[in-house]
Amino acid sequence: MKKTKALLIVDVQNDFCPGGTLAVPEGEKVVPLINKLIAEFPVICASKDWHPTESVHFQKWPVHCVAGSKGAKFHPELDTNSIDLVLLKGTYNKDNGYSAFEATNIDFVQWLQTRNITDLYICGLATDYCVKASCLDAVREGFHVYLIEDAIRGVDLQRGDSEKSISDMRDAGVEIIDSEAIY
Ligand code: VGL
Repeated sequence: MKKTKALLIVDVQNDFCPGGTLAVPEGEKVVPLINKLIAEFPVICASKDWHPTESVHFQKWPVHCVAGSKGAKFHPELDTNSIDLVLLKGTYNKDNGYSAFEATNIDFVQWLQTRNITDLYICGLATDYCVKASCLDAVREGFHVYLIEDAIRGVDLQRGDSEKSISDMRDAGVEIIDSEAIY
C-alpha cells in the first residue's frame, strides 16, 4: 500500500507561547520551522486545547486556552492557510485532553484512515505533555510516528522532563528525527 503522510501540529497556541498564561520556554521558536514544514505535507492537522472555564485541568495548571479566547488562538505567525483539520480537545469540564486523539469534534483515527494516512509526523507544544500523549496514542493506534525534535519545546516543570519524554517516546516506537531529514 502507498504510504501517505500527514503533519500533526500540536497546540501552537498563544497561551503556550511567550506572553501566554502557560508559556512554554521558547515556544514561539517552533513557528518558523513548522511554517517551512507545512509545504512538505499533503495533509496538515493541528490540535488546539479548548477548555471550558471550569475545567478540572485548571486544578493542576494555570487557566489557559479557554475556548474562544485570545489565548486559545493559534500563534499569530503560524501559517494556518493549509490546515485541513483543527482538532479540539479538553473541551469538557472533566477532560484534560492532552492527546490530539482525545479530540471531541471528530473521530481523528477514522479521519486519518479515510485519507489512507499511515505515517504521522508530530511537532509543536509541549514535548512533555500534549506532544508526548499524542505520539504515544498515535503509536497505539498503529501509525508510523515521527517526532520532529527541533520543532518541539517542553514545559519542563522538573528539569529533564522533556528529555525523559523523548526517551519514553523512542522506547514506545516513535522515530525521533530533525526537520532537515524531511526536506
Ligand atoms: C499542555 C500542559 C497543560 C500541552 C496542555 O499542550 O502540552 N501542557 N496543558
